[in-house]
Amino acid sequence: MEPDLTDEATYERVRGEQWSRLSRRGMLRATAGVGLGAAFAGTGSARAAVPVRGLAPGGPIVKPLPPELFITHGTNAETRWEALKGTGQHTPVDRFFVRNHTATPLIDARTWRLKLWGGGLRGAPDPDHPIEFSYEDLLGLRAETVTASIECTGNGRSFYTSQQGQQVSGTPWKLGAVGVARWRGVPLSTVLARAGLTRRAVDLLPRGLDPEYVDKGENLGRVRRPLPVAKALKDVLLAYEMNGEPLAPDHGHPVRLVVPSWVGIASIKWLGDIEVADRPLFSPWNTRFYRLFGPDHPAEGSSPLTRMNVKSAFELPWDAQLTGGRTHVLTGRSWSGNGRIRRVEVSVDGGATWRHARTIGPPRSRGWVRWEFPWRPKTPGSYELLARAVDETGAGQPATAPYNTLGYLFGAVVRHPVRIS
Ligand SMILES: Nc1nc2c(c(=O)[nH]1)N[C@H]1C(S)=C(S)[C@@H](COP(=O)(O)O)O[C@H]1N2
Ligand SMILES: [Mo]
Repeated sequence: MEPDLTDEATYERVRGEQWSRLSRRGMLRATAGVGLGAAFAGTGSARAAVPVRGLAPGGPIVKPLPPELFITHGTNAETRWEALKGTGQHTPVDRFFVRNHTATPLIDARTWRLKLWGGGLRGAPDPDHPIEFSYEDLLGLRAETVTASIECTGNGRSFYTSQQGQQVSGTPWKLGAVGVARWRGVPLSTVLARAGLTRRAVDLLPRGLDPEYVDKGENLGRVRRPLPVAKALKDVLLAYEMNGEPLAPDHGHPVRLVVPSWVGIASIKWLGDIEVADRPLFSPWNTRFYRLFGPDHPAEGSSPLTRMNVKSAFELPWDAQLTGGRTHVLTGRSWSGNGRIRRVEVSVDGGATWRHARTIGPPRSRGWVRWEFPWRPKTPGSYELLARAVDETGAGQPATAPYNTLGYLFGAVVRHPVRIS
């Protein structure tokens, strides 16, 4: 049985065991690269044989992507919703979605350094003389753990086309570009304070160590997205653990940002450096991407996207097949970047009538709420199952999502096809 990591004491025990296993093998000081092969033996890939610098051999993603757990889209892998059935609050790493602009780099934590520089720090260090933190330095600072979702801004994008008949560009995700994990690491505020953050600081620019991203022949450089200092100081984590284990290569090893409630792109993986600037910063990831564009928006787009919206999903295959004449307990989850989910409703008649779903466990402000709904379909045929939620701010899920050319923030009710035999 999987340990319940939502339980504080269980979590501390499990992570304690995992770290001591690592240190017994002499890997705590030498975590990563070669050593991680053993630490992630459970994921089944032979990392012991791969070089500690460079890209994952054989594909953009390191971990196994069995077709019963993932749908792959180029360099990305989407979680199948039926694979979440029976899992708890935290999405196991073996089924957590991966969104890679290019490919997972393999980084040796022993030589890795986080570098901070810029005019918002005391003495305005330049990029060639940054303030540095080693992996060991971060492990030595007071840690925090938070349960938080990471969700791609384009999660649900394919429904703009399949439900609304609109053309949008980007990865055609269904609803599986989201996961919830228990992250452990150092508050970014702690590291900023030690690096000499001044009152002049306005924006940060965290940047990944993955390869430069080339969009339609144009090299946009390494993945980086400005982060306002106010958010950075509020609840952002420099995470080195995910669900009680050292961060896996695909999810940002050795250290990533976790920016709770915000668009997934904010949570930069394989973090290498952070510019701390005394002026607003721009990169393609807050100018040409991750804004709303289209007829309802100014030419330069909306302001840069921050919080995610409300969504709900059934833990069922797409399409689902169920037998008639017996009761099925439908299960699913709802979540919102605005905070707790207040209520969830399900419709089994295409949206004509709605009934409350029974939620399981207390609502969480940064994770999701699980729910169930008993359903006894009588007549064979094709059905559509609908679920919708309302969060603590009163935001809900409309019948249609406002169009934007890049297909972000699809928050409308998704119509899940089910065939009854
Ligand atoms: N360095 C770097 N960070 C990145 C990305 C990337 O390609 N490179 N993708 C971003 C996007 S768009 C998302 S949705 C999340 C996905 O995190 P995951 O792959 O751990 O699920 O990481 C973000 N951080
Ligand atoms: Mo994303």
